[in-house]
Amino acid sequence: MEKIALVTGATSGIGEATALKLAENGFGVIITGRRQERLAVLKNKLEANGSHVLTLCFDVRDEEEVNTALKGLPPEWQNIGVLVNNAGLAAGFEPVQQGDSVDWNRMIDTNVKGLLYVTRFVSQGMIARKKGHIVNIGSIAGKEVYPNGNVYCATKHAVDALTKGIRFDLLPYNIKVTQICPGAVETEFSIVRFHGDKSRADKVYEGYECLVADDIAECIWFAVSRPPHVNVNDMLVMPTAQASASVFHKI
Ligand code: NDP
Ligand code: 8X3
Repeated sequence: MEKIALVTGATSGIGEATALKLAENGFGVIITGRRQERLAVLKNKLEANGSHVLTLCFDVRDEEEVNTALKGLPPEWQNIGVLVNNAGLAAGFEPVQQGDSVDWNRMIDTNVKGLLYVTRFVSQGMIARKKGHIVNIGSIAGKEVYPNGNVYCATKHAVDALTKGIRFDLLPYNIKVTQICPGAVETEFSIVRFHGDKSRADKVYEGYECLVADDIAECIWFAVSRPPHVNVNDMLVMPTAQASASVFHKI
């Protein structure tokens, strides 16, 4: 089998574009997410292009589910060379005094604990082989805080810290650890953040040219395709019309 990549949250947006990009560049891809039907559609699309694909349906928040799914990998899919920790979300946009703890838990459990569960499992194989690359999807929200961003920003600051911490942990084992931090990318992100309110979500991307998921997949591919002695530690990529988390030039 060719090199293998596992992408969490491949049913939509940046994860889906990344799975396509890696497959296009010769990787066998393990695509994961909670929506089985979307995984099946993407698998068909990738296989039609001649790629090898395995789907794994699990919720990254559930430690048992993560371990069971990854332990059950067929032998030919076990040597994961690239892990893209992409699954994540924002939920809600309220000041903390009006915050909903259901939203807080979803964000903390997905963006922080989910990343940890998947990384712990996959890194063990990488350590044994003394080879691997972990790419965490952070955010401009992990570099700055913006009004009403409170908990989401805290989770992405945690991803920033974990990326650095995991790099220390895995340094002796020849494992690269990269963080890619996007600004505004039009995906299902804002629909999820606003609990399905599509018209509110659309407004986030009005009046300027935002990024599309493939722009970030290109950055991930750049990092993944560097020679063995080069690690891209951190990449912050925003639309030209965005200067900070909350300052845009809109027309
Ligand atoms: P999407 O909503 O389009 O995609 C999110 C993906 O995460 C889906 O595939 C979803 O799959 C998966 N996911 C969410 N929760 C879980 C869970 N509990 N278990 C497993 N998978 C889960 O958003 P994006 O593509 O924009 O987001 C991808 C990453 O990029 C996130 O980490 C986000 O924080 C980050 N990001 C996004 C930016 C943007 O502007 N869009 C900017 C900066 C960072 P499913 O629902 O099938 O489980
Ligand atoms: C997603 C981008 O600015 O909405 O991480 O936090 S932002």
